[in-house]
Order: sequence, then C-alpha cells, then structure tokens
Amino acid sequence: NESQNWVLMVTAQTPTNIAVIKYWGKRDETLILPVNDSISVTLDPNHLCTTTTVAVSPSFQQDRMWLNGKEISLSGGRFQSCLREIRSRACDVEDKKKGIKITKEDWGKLHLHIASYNNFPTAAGLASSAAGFACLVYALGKLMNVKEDESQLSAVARQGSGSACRSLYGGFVKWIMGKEENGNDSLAVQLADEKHWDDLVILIAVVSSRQKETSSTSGMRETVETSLLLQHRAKEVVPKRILQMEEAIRNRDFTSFSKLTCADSNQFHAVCLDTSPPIFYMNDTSHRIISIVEKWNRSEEAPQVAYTFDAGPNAVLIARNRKAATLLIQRLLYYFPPSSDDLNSYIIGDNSI
Ligand code: 2P0
Repeated sequence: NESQNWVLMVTAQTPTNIAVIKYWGKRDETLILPVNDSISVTLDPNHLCTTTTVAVSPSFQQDRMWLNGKEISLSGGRFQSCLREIRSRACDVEDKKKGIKITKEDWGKLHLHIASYNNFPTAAGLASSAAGFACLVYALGKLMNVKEDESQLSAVARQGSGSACRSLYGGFVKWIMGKEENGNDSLAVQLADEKHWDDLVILIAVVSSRQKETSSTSGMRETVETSLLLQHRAKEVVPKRILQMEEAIRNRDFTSFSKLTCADSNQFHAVCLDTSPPIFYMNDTSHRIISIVEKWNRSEEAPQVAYTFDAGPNAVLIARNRKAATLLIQRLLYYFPPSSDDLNSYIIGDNSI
C-alpha cells in the first residue's frame, strides 16, 4: 500500500544547562516536582548538546528509540509521561507536497521512531538527561504541531527529567518550583537571554568521564529521606539566594554571581554528605580545583572564576571574561600537566580511560 510509505521527521538540537542554584530533592517523584526553585545557564548550542530526530510513519509498528546508535527501552515511566503529554497536545499536520494529512486523533494511533545523540559522555554528571528530554519534547512538539510555548513545553520536559525543563531556553533560566499539586505551575522561565551577559566564558574540566555511581534520581530520593540540612537549605537558604542570584544576573555583577554559585555548589555537596549513607560526587581532583580557584579569587581584587559541580566530579568553571578564561587554562595546565602527548583526550586526574 503506497499510502503507507511516507515518513515525516523533525530534527532538533538542544544544549545542556548547568545549574548555578541547584535543584536537589523532589516533593513529588512521579510528576517530578522539586523542593526548591533553581537557576541555570544554558550552554552554547555548539557544545555539549543532544541532537534528536523524531519520525512518524504509518509503517512503524511500535514506538522505538535509539540513544547514541543503541536501541533503548521506552517502557520507563518518564518516557511514557512525556509521550503521553505531548500526544495529548498534538494538532493537525498537513504536508501538501507529500500528500500527508495527520489529524489530532491520528497521533494517538501512529508510532514514533526516535534517534538521539549526545556529543558528550552520557551520565557522567554532565546533565545529559537535561539536554536529552528537552530535545525530545521540543522535537516532538514541532513534529506534532503543538501550539504551546517553551514555558508550557518545559512542564512536559520536566516529567522526563527535572533539569530538562531549564534547557528549553537559552541564557539564564529559572525553574519555578510551583505550588499546585498537579505540577502545572512547575515550569521554566527565561531570566535573561544568551546575549545579556556574553562576557562569561564557561569551561568544563572533565575530571572523569566514567559513569557516576549514584544516579541523581536515587541520590536525591535518599537525601529527601535522610538529610535535615536539605530542609534548611530548601526553606531558608535557597529562596533568598534565588533573589540575590536574579539580581546578580540582572546587573551582570560577577562578584556576587561567583560567590552565590560557589556557595550553592558547596551546599549541594554538603547536603549529599549529610545524606545517609553519604553520597560523594566530588573527588580529590575536584577538591584541588576548588582550592586553586578559591586561592586565586582571594589573591585578586574581585573573583575571576566561579566553580560549580553537579552529580559528578567534573568542574564547571565560569570565568568573568576571556582574559580570566585564558589565565584559568594556564593555571589548570600548570597544576594538572598533561601526562600523555594526546591533548585531545586530556582528562584531568583520570588516566584510566
Ligand atoms: C541541577 N542536578 O540543578 C542538579 C544539580 C544535579 C546536581 O538536576 O531525577 O537528572 O531526572 O529529575 O534532573 C540532576 O538531576 O534528576 C540535576 P531527575 P536530574 O542541575
């Protein structure tokens, strides 16, 4: 049957985001609702990004997905939530040239094939799920002619992975925790676009590209169950920091931005340590990087670099400008001289891969 032969597809590319005020802990595990607001910066789309192609065809027998070329299961609740939510928002699609017409109702019966690639290590604490689910939801939204804006789509991406909701926008983004039980008001808003503060240079020092031992999902569950420090953080510390961070971003105040970013990373890791059993994401190399940056910042009139670490040992270093970034690279090369002659795979402190 010739009419069954068509394929319609959309490709999208989404960068990952790095939180400067961290999300850690859920108040609802299924809907993925956080215990506090968070703020992130979305990276340049040319680096650390996910590229996803979504395709629909009447000849597809079931929904299938490939991640970095390997087929993965779509049976997980998070994929199913995203697919269900996005299908429920689908609209009519018509491609006259190809003679294709898909009605709203058809989307419930048609199957999808999804191919996704990360250009960086998956699950090494480099927020691969953030870019992944944001890209999936965005690409499906385009394919299915979903009319909703980025903020509304972010509430769908959130159900794939919390941090994903912040990757729907560039620049600086806030994930508002929301109050409603159904999670409809737990979504991302853009605080400033990518041009607002383009002096900043973000460097990622890959300390190890091995997969982390404790996934963010189970780590934060254990933190919520056992850490008293988390209660204090979510209720007392973060609400004030969010306001201060918004002001620092608005005023491009690097001194304040840097102090808040470093303090929040350190408190996030303190909360991990306060979990029972304790969770260690940073290693000795991460700690050395913190000491180097702290010492340098204190020797200058104003901080030059902010550091932040996610659920892994890799350092995200944010330099106030290109000059500071150049000096930072010089310092890193001085303290961590490359041991092999292959600078392309120069990984600080980890020669096991
Ligand atoms: C963040 N992280 O704000 C924090 C800081 C890691 C440390 O969001 O369970 O992969 O899928 O919602 O989004 C990592 O957690 O966890 C994360 P789920 P997610 O970026």
